[in-house]
Parts: sequence; C-alpha cells; structure tokens
Amino acid sequence: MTIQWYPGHIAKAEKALKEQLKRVDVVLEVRDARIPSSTALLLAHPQVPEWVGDKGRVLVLNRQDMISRQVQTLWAEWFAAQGSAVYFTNAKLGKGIKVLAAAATAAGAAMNQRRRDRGMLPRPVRAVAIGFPNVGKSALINRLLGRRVVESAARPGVTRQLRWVRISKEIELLDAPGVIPAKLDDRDAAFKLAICDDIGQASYDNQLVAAELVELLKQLDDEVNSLDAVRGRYELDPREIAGDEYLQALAQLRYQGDVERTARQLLTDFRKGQLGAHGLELPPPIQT
Ligand SMILES: Nc1nc2c(ncn2[C@@H]2O[C@H](COP(=O)(O)OP(=O)(O)OP(=O)(O)O)[C@@H](O)[C@H]2O)c(=O)[nH]1
Ligand SMILES: [Mg+2]
Repeated sequence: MTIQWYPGHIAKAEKALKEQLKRVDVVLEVRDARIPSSTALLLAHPQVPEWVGDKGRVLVLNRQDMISRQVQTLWAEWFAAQGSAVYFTNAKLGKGIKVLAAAATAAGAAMNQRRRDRGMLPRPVRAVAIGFPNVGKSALINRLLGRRVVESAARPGVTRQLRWVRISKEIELLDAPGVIPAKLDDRDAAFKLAICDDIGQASYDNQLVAAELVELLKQLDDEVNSLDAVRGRYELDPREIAGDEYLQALAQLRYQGDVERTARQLLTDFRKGQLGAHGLELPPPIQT
C-alpha cells in the first residue's frame, strides 16, 4: 500500500508553515510514541529539514500513555545512546509538560544571547509544534498554555490554520496543521500511520489496514506488547490465523458478516487504547 494522497489544505498549510518558520527559533518535533520512526516528519518529508535549518529542536514523543513503560524505556535508552534528548508527554492528561516547556525555552536561549550581544532587548522565544496529523500537537499547545485555546479533536486534519499563541513572557507558540509528505513510499510506515490515525481517512482501505493491525499485533506479541486484551475483548484468538481471515471470522462471530464494520471497530478499539498499550515500533538494538 503506497499512499499518494495530498489534500489541498495540507499543501496550503505547508506553504504558510514554510513562511512562518522563518520567524521561529525552536521547533518542537511531535511524534506518536506508538510509531516514533514512522512519524519522524523530518526524516520522511523531503523539504521540512531545509525549512527547519539549524533552529533549536526539541523532540517530543506524545501519547506516552499508549505505550508500555518497557517500550518507553527502550526508546529513551536508544535516543540517549544517539545523544538526543527526548521528551515523553501525555497531552491528554498533561503529563511531561513542565519539563518540555523548560526545554523549549532553553533551546531558544541562544537567540536572546545573540540579541543581547547586539545590544537588543530579549524577546519571547518563538516555538512551533510540527508533526504528522493527529499526533497531538494542538493538545500539547493547550497543555503548555494551561487552557484550551486551540482546537484539538480525535481525528486527523483538525487544525487548518496556523495560529500564534502567547504562553508567557518567555515563550510564544505556533500551532500548525499536520503535515505529510506528498508521497509515502514506505509500505510499512504507511500502514502504521493509517492504523494510528495519523493520516487522513480518505487515503486508505479500512479492511487492509485492520488486517495489517492484526498481523502487527501478532508479530509483536510478547511480554512487552501482549495480545491478551485482544483475545479478551473479542473472544477470538488471532494467533493461528492470518489478519484478513481474523477479520472475516470476527465479522461472522460478532457483526453479521459485515467485514467493513468489523475493520472500523478494530481500528477504533485500537485507537482508543482498548486493545492494550502497544508500541508498534521498537528501536533498533543499541550498538556498543
Ligand atoms: N491518549 C492520548 N490522547 C491524546 C494525547 N495527546 C492528544 N491526544 C488526543 O488525540 C487527539 C488529537 O489531538 P490534536 O491535538 O487535535 O492533534 P493534532 O496533532 O493537533 O492534529 P491536527 O491538527 O489534525 O494535525 C485528541 O482527541 C487528543 O485529545 C495523548 O498523549 N494521549
Ligand atoms: Mg492540531
């Protein structure tokens, strides 16, 4: 499954983002903690790295609550071994927000030092949250502000306009729409983005994506990513059969043979965390 889907509003938003990035000191790169590799916008998008240039960067893995402690530790260790700081957040409940705000302010401190060196007064650090759709950028901004100012909801493509908000005398934040590359060639990444709802619904087939979800959960089944919640919820064990067969069987058992409805239900349950905490991507082994 290659995804070639690029709605007009994203093209428009990208143009505005490129313009606004000129005014920005710090980039908060927000990723989905369930799929930190597939939501690495700066690696996936051909132009974004150029727009970001040498601005301060803060890496955020949001949706911390949707992965297990063990998976979080694996990623934290991996990023530490790369020499990168990483901030885990739960923007829904407001966890990890204070340290993130401090990191963003610190990443912009160099800018004010340069201003002082030139005899200019300091100004607030300007930071932007960028990432794929629906990873939680707006929720994070609301948490950083301490109140609900920008719209945030459980579907991709909620933020349509770029919007600056002032957090404090130290920092101003820009909420930007989710960005996607014009073409997603990496089949596995495309599936995972669809599974996690980090790309628009219009771009994929629910049944293919749900079958892939079952396959992925089967592959990952171990003490870190257990299938117990899936088995418990549907009373049907996916271990012995292929993902698409599971979908068919579940449709017969529960949904009067309606496979499309079954696929949507599986995806919804997964996205609501009702199939348990699943890190769909684990870091590569650390080279020592
Ligand atoms: N469980 C959980 N849900 C989260 C978290 N962060 C955000 N959400 C939810 O995810 C949904 C999407 O959040 P948004 O803030 O709208 O995401 P966004 O990245 O701004 O999305 P676009 O504007 O569409 O690009 C909302 O329903 C949030 O409540 C989190 O850490 N954990
Ligand atoms: Mg948003």
